[in-house]
Amino acid sequence: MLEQFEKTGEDALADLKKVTDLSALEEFRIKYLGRKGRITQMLSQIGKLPREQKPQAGQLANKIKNEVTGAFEQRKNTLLQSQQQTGELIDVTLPGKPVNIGKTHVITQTLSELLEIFGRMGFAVAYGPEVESEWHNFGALNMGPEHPSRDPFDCFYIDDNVLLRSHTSPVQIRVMESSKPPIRIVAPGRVYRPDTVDATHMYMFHQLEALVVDEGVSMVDMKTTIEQFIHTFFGPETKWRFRPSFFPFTEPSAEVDLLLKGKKGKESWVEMGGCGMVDPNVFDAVGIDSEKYTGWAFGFGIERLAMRKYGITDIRLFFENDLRFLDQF
Ligand code: 2U9
Repeated sequence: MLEQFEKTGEDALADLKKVTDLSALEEFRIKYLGRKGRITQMLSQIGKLPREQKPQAGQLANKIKNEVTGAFEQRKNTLLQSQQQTGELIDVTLPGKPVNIGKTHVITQTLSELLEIFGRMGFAVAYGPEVESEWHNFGALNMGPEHPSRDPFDCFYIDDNVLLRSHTSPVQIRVMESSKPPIRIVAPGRVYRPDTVDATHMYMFHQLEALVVDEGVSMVDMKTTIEQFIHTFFGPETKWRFRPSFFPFTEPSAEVDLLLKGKKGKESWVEMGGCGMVDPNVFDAVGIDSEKYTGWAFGFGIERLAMRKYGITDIRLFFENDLRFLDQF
């Protein structure tokens, strides 16, 4: 009987050495340690032995059982660890891996808010090409061949007559070329200027321009719309002003300034954008009767609006993909 116990233990340890995966280990467990396993059967035979043989047989059987069980557990842990390393086994009790939820960029959020505000005021959204002809970017906007804005130092030319647009005004030109008044649109998008990069200048930035063309449109309509936008976007108490200015495509023209609090709570006037009544030469260029129709337009830099609203002091932060900055919005 003792020889049989020894043989059972040797067979078990020899079989365990051949186990290479968890399914083979489970077969081993059933064969030796299960309810009808060989080790379990061995232990159940002790009760049938003569009294004087029980102590020695019981001691040997328990030694073998502990050896086989110990070797089994060790093999199981080894196989579990290797399975976890190869990813084959998922321990569902482990804590989940944190998933970083993405979000839209602060400029995208700002543009969405702007389009919502102007959408509520009846403005449609118009888009156009970023690679533009000099006609749509300058000629149709009352900027003749000698206008300084055409200077290659102020534009990214692709060839003599094609460039990266320096504002989104060409979109309004295209809308006026392809549709009749009344027109009530905003034109958002990227614009490009070869400016030296610093805290307030970037060679690519985003603009929102607006254009309203109809019979009897006046500066009152322009001022009312801008006032409504400013009080919705910056807050109802925000003070703002027109400051006389000049743009080739509007007459009269004005800069739009906001009265904003600085670092020490000191208020100062800061420029936000420009606006004006569309110059009749622009209507003539696109074939709209400037005797019958009048219109107004404005242009705002979206980065500049976001910087004023959130107190951001460096435009480069929008483009560096630093989550320490972007995660704040
Ligand atoms: C058409 C006619 C007129 C758009 C206008 C401005 C004044 C203006 C700048 C502000 C900051 C561009 O982003 S910025 O650098 N723009 O000051 N823009 S009036 O006037 C138009 C547009 C289209 C057909």
